[in-house]
This record gives sequence, structure tokens and C-alpha cells, in this order.
Amino acid sequence: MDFVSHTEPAGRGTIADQRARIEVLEALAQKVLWLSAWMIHNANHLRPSRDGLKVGGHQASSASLVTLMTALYFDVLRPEDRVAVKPHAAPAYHAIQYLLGRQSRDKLVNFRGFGGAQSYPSRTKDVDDVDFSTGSVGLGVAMTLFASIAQDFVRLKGLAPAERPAGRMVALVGDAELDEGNVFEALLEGWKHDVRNLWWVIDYNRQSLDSIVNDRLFNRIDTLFEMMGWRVVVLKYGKRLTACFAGPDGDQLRDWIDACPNSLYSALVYKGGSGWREHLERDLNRYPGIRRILDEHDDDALHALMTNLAGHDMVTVLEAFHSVRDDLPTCFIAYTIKGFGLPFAGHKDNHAGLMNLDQMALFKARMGIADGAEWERFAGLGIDPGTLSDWLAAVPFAARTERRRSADAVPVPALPAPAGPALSTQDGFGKILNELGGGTSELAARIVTTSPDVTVSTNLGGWVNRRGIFHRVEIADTFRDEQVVSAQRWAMAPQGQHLELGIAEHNLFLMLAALGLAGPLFGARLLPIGTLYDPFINRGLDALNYGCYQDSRFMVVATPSGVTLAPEGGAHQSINTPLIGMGQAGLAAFEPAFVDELAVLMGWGFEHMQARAGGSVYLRLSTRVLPQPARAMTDALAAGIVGGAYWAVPPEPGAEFAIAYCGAVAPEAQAAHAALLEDLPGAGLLAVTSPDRLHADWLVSGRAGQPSLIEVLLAPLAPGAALVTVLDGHPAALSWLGAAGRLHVESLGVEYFGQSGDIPDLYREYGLDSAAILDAAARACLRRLP
Ligand SMILES: Cc1ncc(C[n+]2csc(CCOP(=O)(O)OP(=O)(O)O)c2C)c(N)n1
Ligand SMILES: [Mg+2]
Repeated sequence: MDFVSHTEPAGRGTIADQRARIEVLEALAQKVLWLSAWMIHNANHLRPSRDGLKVGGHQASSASLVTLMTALYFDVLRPEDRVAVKPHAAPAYHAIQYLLGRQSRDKLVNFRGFGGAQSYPSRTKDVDDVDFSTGSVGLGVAMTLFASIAQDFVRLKGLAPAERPAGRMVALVGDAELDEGNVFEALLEGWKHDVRNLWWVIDYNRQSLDSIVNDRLFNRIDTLFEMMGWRVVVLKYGKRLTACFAGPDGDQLRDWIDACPNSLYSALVYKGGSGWREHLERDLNRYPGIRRILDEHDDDALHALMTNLAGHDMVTVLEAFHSVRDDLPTCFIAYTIKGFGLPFAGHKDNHAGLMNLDQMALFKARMGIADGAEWERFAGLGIDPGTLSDWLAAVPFAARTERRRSADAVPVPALPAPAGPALSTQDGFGKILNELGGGTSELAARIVTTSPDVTVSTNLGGWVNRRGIFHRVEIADTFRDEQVVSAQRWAMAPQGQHLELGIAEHNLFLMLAALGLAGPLFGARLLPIGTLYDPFINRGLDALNYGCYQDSRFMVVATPSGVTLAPEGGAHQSINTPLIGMGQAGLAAFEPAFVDELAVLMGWGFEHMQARAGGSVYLRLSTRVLPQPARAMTDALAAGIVGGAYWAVPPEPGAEFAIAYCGAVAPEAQAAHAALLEDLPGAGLLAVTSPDRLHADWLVSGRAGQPSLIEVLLAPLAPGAALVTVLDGHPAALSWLGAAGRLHVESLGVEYFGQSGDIPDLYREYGLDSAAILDAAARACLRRLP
């Protein structure tokens, strides 16, 4: 046995002997297995149901990871380590936290109930110290990789106290999670960034949800990791099987299991001892060594031997984990059995399988649990409770009471709007960041930008020239060294504040999600800004949602957007993103038309990203150069911009008509408005900067019985007045204004895929130009007539 921890903490001398330590860990594994199965059983069979729905929970998936998780949490991990737990092993996770005193019994009893322990580990809804939320498979895995890059960013800049050790970012990975492409996108990115301190522990039970996974798949996995510079540790056989392999004809047994198809192995796991015997007798009876093994083992013992895979063998697991003492990224491929120790172990249909009442009664008896003692922490373990208590109190992972860190907010100075008679919002964004980059503010020191290969084309170039590109080590700018002229510096160093990513948008959003959690994870406030083309938000949408779901804080700057991108064509022209902005929880979405609005919104955004009840921010920008209004930024105007709308031209009281526009179509709305004033005197022109915030306020205020901003703004209009709304995106983003103001509304926007063209042609084709607004105005006014 060689698994003495290299950072053995004090206070564990009560169980000095390693054998006793294994005994305790195995007992705890048994307890985790019991509690995870029982918590699911209780939720499904014992808790009264009010809706007749199956509650669910994954007994088999939890059982598969019990040994590995017990070894990690009770022995291997340190408080600074951060873990993404395979989503459907949540019950095992909650059980472990319960044993460590960090989860209440009530929450376990109420597993999957309202206010109870969550079905999948949740940073925001669980109380038991979840590091990364998981649920959408593959994302938690990749998240650990980006968290490790974020940790390096923080540490190499000295943003966290130097005496704090670097943590390992650990993912407990279901083998089917490796079917998710985002995992491999992340692997490549990790290689480029020389990622460190990363452990992926693959629960290789060779089963997914529907069935047994293809045998051929994993023959390639280890090579793949090695190609990316990872260490691969394969944990295949436990100590007992390994000992048999060393005996007479042992190599025959090993070859037989090695060649056994995944599906047959799983089926035999389910059938048990007699099944193993039948096949081994048929295939290997001519070998005396094998006959002896068969003779010396009754069916139960034979079953135990044949299922002695390394992922369920505590000693093997501990040896493997403790043998890693450097920071090289390491993939442990641990052979396991789905449902290990449960009656449906190995059965291909066991993913959502639940023990029935009889099976549970037998299991309970086998676990030594008396009636009424189901939730007792130490019942049935045969180890003195005092010893176990002392032992748990000294578990290194739980040594510090608070693992979640905090970081002070960074003050946000007023951001001056870039000057210029005509600018695009994308220009404005570049100029604001460039200005910040040239200053010495604390805010600028905490900004970290990142972009999936569109740094220059989204106008981050100026900022990057000033602040540099981040890498763990210095990498020269060859073009500069060779004196080839380029406007863009491209040297990399630990001081850099921009993370350059490959094109994969999933990686962008996971990088943002990780950077945006640097406060709670690493105790350093970062203000991450990610840029991408607006249509490609869809490409990384699940990762964006994932970041918001765990309350990470970042700013997405999406530019260019809409058909306004014109010649670039339909594949690059976004339509639905304003609705994503409205529908995405945890994300405040804005589409300013002018750069003074943008400056206000970026300042507000940095505050919002740091506010307790804040969130992330999405700015939908454009490359269309617009004449800028000459105006002073008053508090009232700023409040309207942040709230989501203000009157560019206020309506006269009782006005019969107004136009509401959002974003780059401002000139068309202004022109149509000017043209209509003659026929519709007193008509208003409403500038909408955020359909999202405006809509949310309308709902919230309505529920509170208070007037919302939009209702207050629209109140001067005549009852049932006509309103035309227009934006370069789906019209539904603004059509609801009709309901908010009880107005006759005509909504313009883009409903069909775009194409190449110039702005006049495209605005005419998609009905965004002044003529279309005038037509819509006529229709809306006609509809008002009695
Ligand atoms: C993105 C996504 N797609 C589908 C699912 C539904 N789902 C949950 S678990 C699972 C199979 C997981 O298999 P594996 O990762 O091998 O875990 P095991 O249960 O075998 O431990 C699937 C398809 C999901 N949670 N997320
Ligand atoms: Mg699996």
C-alpha cells in the first residue's frame, strides 16, 4: 500500500494504521451508498405525492461513484480543491456533505422536493457547498478546465494571497459525458493554455442512459488525452482480481475479461455468480488454474471477484490519487459498475431504476440498518461512532469551515462617452475599453477580456494593445520581433489581461462563467468581458445559460448584430437574440443606439456584475455608424437608458401616435417620426435601450401593483393610441408594448433569414426602413378608427 497523503494533516493519528484507515473509508463508502439510495427511495416511495409524478433520482449512477467520491472527499481533497460532480451523482454528494456535517437531514428527507437537496448539484439552490452546478452533461467537466485557467490568471497576477495553495479543479465525469463535443473543444483550449491542476475522474461504467456504450469508443480516449499533454491513469482491476491474474492461468482470466464485450460483462454483472460460472466454465475450463478459482469460490464470492474493478477498490483508488504529486492535468479512467452493490447492478436499463420495496428491505438488512435508524450517520457500520466522529472532524477537505470565498467590490468610475459626430456602438465599445486600458483605475486592473478568435473584429484591439494577452509563460510576438508592421501587438505574458480563445463559442461562455466566479472560487474580483458576433450566441447558448444558472457574473458584448451587418449575409445576421436577451434568466440585455448610452450601460453593467442581487450583462451592438446626438447626460436620461427606455421626442399629452425603436434603426425611426409630425402633431419617439429590462419591470411592477416605467412613459398618449415598434431583430421583443400601454400596435422587425445586400436594400426588404414605418403607422392609425 502506498497511499500516504503527502500533505497528511495533524490530528489523524487516532487511526494511524493504514488498514484501519481503509476500514473507515470503506465503511463511509457503504454509508454513502446507503444514504444516497435511501434518500431517493424515501423521495419516491415514502414521501406523500401530491401530483402523482415520479420523483426520480439515480441510485445506479450514484452507486457507480461511491468509492471514488468517498476516497476523494474523505481523504484526498483539500479545501482549496474545487469539484464538478457528475449531475446524477448528486445524492452521493449530498450524502457525503451530510456526513461531513454540511448538509441537514431535513434537506435529505426532502431530496428533490421544494427547498430540499437539489436533484443535480446547484451552487445557488443547495446549501452544501457546491463548487460548480452541473446538470447539462459535459458542461461541468469543461468548466473545471476553465476554472483552472481562471485560477492561474488570479494567481499569476497576485490577485489572491500568495500563501494560499493552488487548488486542483476536479471533475467527476460520467463516461457518456465524453460524447459531448464541448468536452473536446475544451481539451484543445486547455492544451493551448497549458492548463494545470486539473483532474478528470472518469466513472467508466460503460453505460449511458439508454444502454451500454460502444466498446470501440474508449479504445481511443486515453490516446486522445495523452495527445493533449495529459497524464492518463487507468484504474482497471482491483487488488483481488490482480492477485488472481498473478496466479496460475491468471493471464487467461485477464485476457478473458479484457476481451469480454461491454454488454456481456454488464449482463453477467446483473446475472451474478451463476452467470459468471457458466461462461467461465464454457470458455476456460481447460485451464487448471481457472478451475481452481471456480472451485474455491461459491457463486457470491465468484461474483465479488469478477466485479472487483479498480473504481470500487478503495486501496487501488487511493494509491492512484495519492500517486499524483505534480500539477500535470490528469485523467483517471476508473472502471466501475453502474449500480454497484445494488440489485440492478450492470443492467442496461438501470439508469432511472429504483429499488422496489422488497429490494430495499433486503438492501437495508444487508447494510445493517435497523428500522428508524435510516438517517443515522453511523448506523450499521460496525465502527465505534466516537472514532468515526473524530475521524470525520479531521477530514482535510472539511478543515476550513468556509470554502466559499468573497471579494470586495471594485469601484466603478463614470465612463465618459467617446466623442465624435458619427460612431457605431461597436466603435464606442472599443474606445471606452481603450480609454480604460490607458488608465490606472482599479476597475481596469480587474477587467479581463476574452474572445473566440474575433478580438480584432469586435474592436478589442486597442485594449489588447494596452493590456496584453495572458499566458502562463511569456510568448514573444514574432511579427513584432521580425519588424513586420502590424497594428496589433500579440505578445503573451502572465501580466496580460486578455484571454485569446479559439473559435468555439462554448469555450467563450465557459471561460466567462469561470472568470465570473473568480470571487467565490478564488477570492479575487474579476470583471470579465467576452466579445463575439451576435448570431453565434446561439452556438454557445447552453454554456451561456450554464454560466447564468450558477450566478456567474460577466459581460457579453455581441457585435455586429442583425441584418444591419448587411453584406456579410444571412449566416451572420442574428434575428432571435433580442428574445434570448429577454428570456435568459440572470442576464440583463441592452441594445443601445448611441455611444453615450453605451457608456452609461457599461458603467451600470460593471456595478450590476458586482451587486449582490445583480447578474450578467449582454450588450447587443452594431457596426452601423450613426450620427450621435449632441446632448448632456443627465441623471434622468441615464435612468431611462438603464431602465430600458426614454422619450427621444416626448409626445404631447393626448398624442395619438408614437414610434418606439431599439438600436441601429434609430435613423429610420427618426426620419419617419419627422415625416409624420405634420399629420400627427405631438407624436412621440421612444428610444428603447432594453426590451428586456423594460419588460421585466412591467411584470414585476404589475405584480406589486405599482406603475412600471413603460406604463409611466406611455401614459401621456391618448387612450388606445397607435404605436409602431421597430428593431433589427424579432418583432416580438417590442410587440408587447401594445399590451403594456393598451395601444394599437404594429411591430416591425426581422422574421425571416437575411441575405447579402446593403442597408437600404435590406431595410426595404425586411420592412425596417422609414417607408415601412410610415406604412405601419398608417395601418396602426386605421385600426384605431371606430
Ligand atoms: C446535455 C444533456 N443531454 C442529456 C441529458 C440526459 N442524461 C442524463 S444522464 C445521461 C446519461 C449519462 O451517462 P453517463 O454520463 O455515462 O453517466 P452514468 O449514469 O452512467 O454514471 C443522459 C443522456 C443531460 N442531462 N444533459
Ligand atoms: Mg456511464
